[in-house]
Amino acid sequence: MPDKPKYYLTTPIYYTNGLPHIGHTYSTIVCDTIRRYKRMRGFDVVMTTGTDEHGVNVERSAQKAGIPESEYVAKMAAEWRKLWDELGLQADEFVRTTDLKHAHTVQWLFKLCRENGFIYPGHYTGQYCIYDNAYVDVKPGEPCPDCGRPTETVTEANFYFKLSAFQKPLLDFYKKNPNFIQPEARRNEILSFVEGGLRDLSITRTSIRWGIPVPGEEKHVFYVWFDALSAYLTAVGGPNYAQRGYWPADLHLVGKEIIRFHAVYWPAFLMAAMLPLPKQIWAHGWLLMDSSKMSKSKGNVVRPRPIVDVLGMDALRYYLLRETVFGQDGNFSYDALIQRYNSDLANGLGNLASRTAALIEKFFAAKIPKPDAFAPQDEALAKETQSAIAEVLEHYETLKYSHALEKIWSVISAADRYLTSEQPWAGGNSDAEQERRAAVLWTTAELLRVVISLTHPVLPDCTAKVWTVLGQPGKISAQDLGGLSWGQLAPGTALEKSQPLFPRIDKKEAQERMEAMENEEQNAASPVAAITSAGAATSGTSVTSAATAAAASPATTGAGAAAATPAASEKITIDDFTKVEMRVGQIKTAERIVGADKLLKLTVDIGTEIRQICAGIAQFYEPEKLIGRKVAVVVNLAPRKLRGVESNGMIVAAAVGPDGRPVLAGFPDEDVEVGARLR
Ligand code: ME8
Repeated sequence: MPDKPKYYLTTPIYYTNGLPHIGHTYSTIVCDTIRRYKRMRGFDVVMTTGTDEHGVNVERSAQKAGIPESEYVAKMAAEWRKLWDELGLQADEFVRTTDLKHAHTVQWLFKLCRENGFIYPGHYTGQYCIYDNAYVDVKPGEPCPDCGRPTETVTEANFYFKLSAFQKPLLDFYKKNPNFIQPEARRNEILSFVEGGLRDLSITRTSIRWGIPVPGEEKHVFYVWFDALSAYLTAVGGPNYAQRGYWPADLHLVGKEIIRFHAVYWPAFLMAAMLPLPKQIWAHGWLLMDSSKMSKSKGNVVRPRPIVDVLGMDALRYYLLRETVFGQDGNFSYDALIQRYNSDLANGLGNLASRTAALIEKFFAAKIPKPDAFAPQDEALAKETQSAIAEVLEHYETLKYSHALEKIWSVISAADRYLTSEQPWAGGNSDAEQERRAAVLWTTAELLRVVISLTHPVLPDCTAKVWTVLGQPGKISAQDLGGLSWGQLAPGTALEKSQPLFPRIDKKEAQERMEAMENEEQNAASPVAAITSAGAATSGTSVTSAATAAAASPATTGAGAAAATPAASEKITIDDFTKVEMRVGQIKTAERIVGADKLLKLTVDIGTEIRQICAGIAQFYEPEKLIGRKVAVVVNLAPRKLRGVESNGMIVAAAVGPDGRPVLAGFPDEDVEVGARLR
């Protein structure tokens, strides 16, 4: 047997100063889908993911958590790895940039670039964005043009990389390899950036301690991007990459905000080291929440686990790949997610699978029937399905997932219409009727086999179940998609018992459950809370979780309040306390929210402005009676949405009794001024 061709792809190497949200999950799902697809096309695939663990951000997060950086990153990396495992997103390689073998790769790459004359010592002063780990082209005092957060002026001795020497080689390379940067819009963006001229790049730092040391220059550590990009090589052998044979990478999949690092800096570093260049960089769009990029700093993230717990991983995968045209931005909405779940998965694929299995069980003793003659409508459906195979595979090759799934679901709809018009459940049991029924049900089962084979890379779990129900041999993942064609379903094959794949779900209830879990996760998802023990919940949560839990669901208030109470030994400093800005507010309006039994929508005067705040007190307070009441408000909490309604702040409540009934904190005895600060 000749060796399988190799295929190497990577996700970004994610920062460890936060936990994954569905933006990160999206990139990893796409890579996982490509990995599964390429395997079904006969490739020997390696997929790499990992964690980017150096830099100022991590240094500061670890300080905040009060633990050494190494401990902090080890715990965070374990969280990332665990989540990917739980979600069935199994990369073949997981690189941590604090791995010793990775330090060797970075130092080796630097040495090669230096020996080839592309590194020189110098000094640098500039504005640095510690959040993006990048120098930015702004004046002192101006914010980062990419993320809008404050920049810092940094002057330091460093080593420069002669990026300017690579303007022409890069432009020549892009010209010779027109598909190197995808999609087209990103390619154009990079071309004009490089055509505008390249400045040399500072690639080491003396201002940072937490990084890989530069060999022989102990005061310097590597700039995080020189460090992180090299992880792609570390995963497949580092200096010994040639032995494993996976380098150069076939595909680096990234979000559009880091295209420049991948399409300009990375190939330039590799050219300088005279190493082979990756074959393609694909920059996808962003998942947006309320029209802005979902990101931790904005507090508008959605975590994958609540969705997966309520709807299943296949539903999240389907939604993300079906709803957004790959490459473009896409808006995340629970509403659309549940809608897709019910219409495309429960009513579409799930219904077709259970109907087909039930009919074969009833009329053919659970064995695939043998068709004797086909009617024109059977042949038309066969033809439609056969032609969909080539089209879907073509879409997969070009990462057009929404198109691929649209096509597959058009075949599912055609099968539904076919069943509705053929009515194999109607009629009697005469030979002619059974014969016709056999042709119809064989056709439907064969269509189902083709459909699940095609869908498997995107929806691995449910398709594997249907494969078993259809009594098919081996694993569905071992099928050769290149050899997939109509007509291979063997009559007589015994079906296995089926379970409903996607039980229909009540939209309101599902959304409520996901949002309540999301709120709990948000509290737990601060890196500090995630990696310290439950009792060590931090100052921020001690105030917020009691009331936030109340806002999410009174039933959870008790737990929230308990977790929020610092153990006696875990004192907080006054600095910690003053981070929570609480003010006296006065409720101006209060109303119930349609579809949310527990929430009230309030407008509250906090002295400087009127805020909209949602509070989980609807079961305990009549809205009319709240008007004019003075309450304690946490005013510097990141805005969030509760049941789709923006909540900008939080009303403080005591959690009373075993079920945590919320009782509003207030000022019944004195006349306090609206806006006065609580301290
Ligand atoms: O940038 N929508 O790491 P990171 C879609 N460590 N994708 C999103 C997203 C969103 N709202 N938010 C994040 C880094 N992503 C560097 C990478 S690589 C050598 C170093 C995805 O943790 C997307 O793939 O900030 C984006 O590029 C990546 O996560 C950024 O992850």
